[in-house]
Amino acid sequence: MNRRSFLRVSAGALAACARPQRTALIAAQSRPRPSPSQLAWQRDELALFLHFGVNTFTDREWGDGREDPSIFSPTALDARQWTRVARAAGARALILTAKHHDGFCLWPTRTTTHSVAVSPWRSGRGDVVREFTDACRVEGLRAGLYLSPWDRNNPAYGDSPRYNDLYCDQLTELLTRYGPIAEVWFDGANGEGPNGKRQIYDWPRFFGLVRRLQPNAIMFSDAGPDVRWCGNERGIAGDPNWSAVNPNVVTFPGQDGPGINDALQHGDRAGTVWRPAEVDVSIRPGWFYHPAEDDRVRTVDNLIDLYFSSVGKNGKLLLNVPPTRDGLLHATDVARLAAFRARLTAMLEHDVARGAERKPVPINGAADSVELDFGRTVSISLARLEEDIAQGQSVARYTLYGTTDSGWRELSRGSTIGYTKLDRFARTAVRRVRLSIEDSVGQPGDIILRLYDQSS
Ligand code: FUL
Repeated sequence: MNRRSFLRVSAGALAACARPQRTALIAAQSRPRPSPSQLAWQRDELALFLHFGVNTFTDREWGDGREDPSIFSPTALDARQWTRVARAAGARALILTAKHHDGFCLWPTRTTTHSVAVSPWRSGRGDVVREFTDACRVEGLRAGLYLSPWDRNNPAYGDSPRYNDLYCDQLTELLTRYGPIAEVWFDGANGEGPNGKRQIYDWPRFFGLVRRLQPNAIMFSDAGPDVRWCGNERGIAGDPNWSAVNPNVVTFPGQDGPGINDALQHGDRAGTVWRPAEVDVSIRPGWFYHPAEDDRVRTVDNLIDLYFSSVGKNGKLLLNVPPTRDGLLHATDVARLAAFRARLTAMLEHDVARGAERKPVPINGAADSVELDFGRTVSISLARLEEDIAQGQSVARYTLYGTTDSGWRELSRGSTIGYTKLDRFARTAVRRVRLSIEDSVGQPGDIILRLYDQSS
């Protein structure tokens, strides 16, 4: 198949390309593509995750459901602070744990008394979900909610039909009371021991309910249906990372077994369903706030690395920043996030490829390449490659070369590109740069190539 790629420089001119073969066009048309909500979700790049609840006050990661609601007593809760910080960090969405595994509900639900309504906070008249969603709207950010399926408090848990009804009632409250919800997060975790309660979840019913109540909401879980877990909590997307999956491999959240982790990490080159990877990771060792971790907040360098290993590998970064017992984000986390954004903005500010002369160059018949000529020697140390994922994902292998006319040398190579691929390499003086697409699925669409000098 003639895989002639269409490459362009920055937002600039389109390459003049040979007429693609009919077979290639057909392959491109049948590739899975993102829905408008999936596209918006990916383009947001960064969302903040807020783990908050009774664990914040017990210093635990997994509550056992026997926590006394009177411990939930944040002294200065200010959801506007959360959203201001998120916006300053460049996040475009936030996801709040409306209920974690301990079953304590951060909104006054009709489904259980184990909620903020029986806590001393705001004299039992408070609603964290309301304050959170209102604050998101004020700041122009998308609001998402996490509702743990595993519930260690609710007596109905394990009585499958009864709990499934209750869980649907909780979803219904969350999805009908608070305006548009952009993402619903289904955790696959379930730590019930061998003698624990066995709950058979009705996933098709849960997914169908969300789709009906909030048709534009993205649903996250190991099994999507809209976005998938990346397979680890270390902040590292797979390589390769295809946004398409075979939907018959991971069929429900929390599924274990051979091939599952591989499928989550890498997606599937021949996948038929668009289900990109979300990379969830915490700014601290734990998901919930623990005072003892105040000096273990990720450094700015580390946060930049996370951006590279998630967004820079065709993922979306969901970075957890847990509110403290005051109900505020901690000053250290706030400062790190602001410095992270400032560093990232500076790194990606001057695209030296902008305006460079470009020409397509067939290298060896099978491959496609494009060459940029800067007309002078420039230093580069970072490349940002982007496919037009609105048309699907295509590139499977590429190499980036540079030369000052004394011979081509390899700058970086990689497998998939997708939404974004970021490659760092030793600072190199080049006059020309060549991107060679060596393998692709069907006809690659437009590829944007941006080049930066990190030290400038
Ligand atoms: C896991 C949970 O068990 C953790 O507590 C946390 O919520 C994380 C995001 O997902 O499965």
